[in-house]
Amino acid sequence: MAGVKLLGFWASSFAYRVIWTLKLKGINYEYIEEDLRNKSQLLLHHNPVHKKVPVLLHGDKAVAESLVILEYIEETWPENPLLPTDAYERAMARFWINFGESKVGLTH
Ligand SMILES: N[C@@H](CCC(=O)N[C@@H](CS)C(=O)NCC(=O)O)C(=O)O
Ligand SMILES: *[C@@H]1O[C@H](CO)[C@@H](O)[C@H](O)[C@H]1NC(C)=O
Repeated sequence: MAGVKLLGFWASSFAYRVIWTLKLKGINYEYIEEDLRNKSQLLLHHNPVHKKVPVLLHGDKAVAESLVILEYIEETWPENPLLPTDAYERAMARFWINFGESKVGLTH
């Protein structure tokens, strides 16, 4: 399995939702703490659009944006599914994920 690395920041709730998902899935990863006042070349190179954490590195691939990362993790490692198998229950789960997203957006 290609190595997994996560670029994060200690106070980033967006990074924590990825950490939590990686732990739930039992995926081994290396955590790399970013200094957001002095961003690494690794971060600028792999997320040139937003220059934000979290960024997931999987081998030579990079994925940015926490919800996009969660979907990538779910599709790449389908064991221990994050979402229910029933379509309606998945729709309800996504409703609350979007609700949480709009609330989190108010803070950071
Ligand atoms: N929509 C993004 C938000 C990520 C985000 O806002 N990250 C903040 C830390 S909590 C960041 O990297 N800020 C650096 C900056 O804005 O320069 C996601 O869900 O991943
Ligand atoms: C910024 O980061 C670089 C590379 O990690 C480091 O060499 C430099 O000392 C840092 N500068 C500041 C002001 O923290």
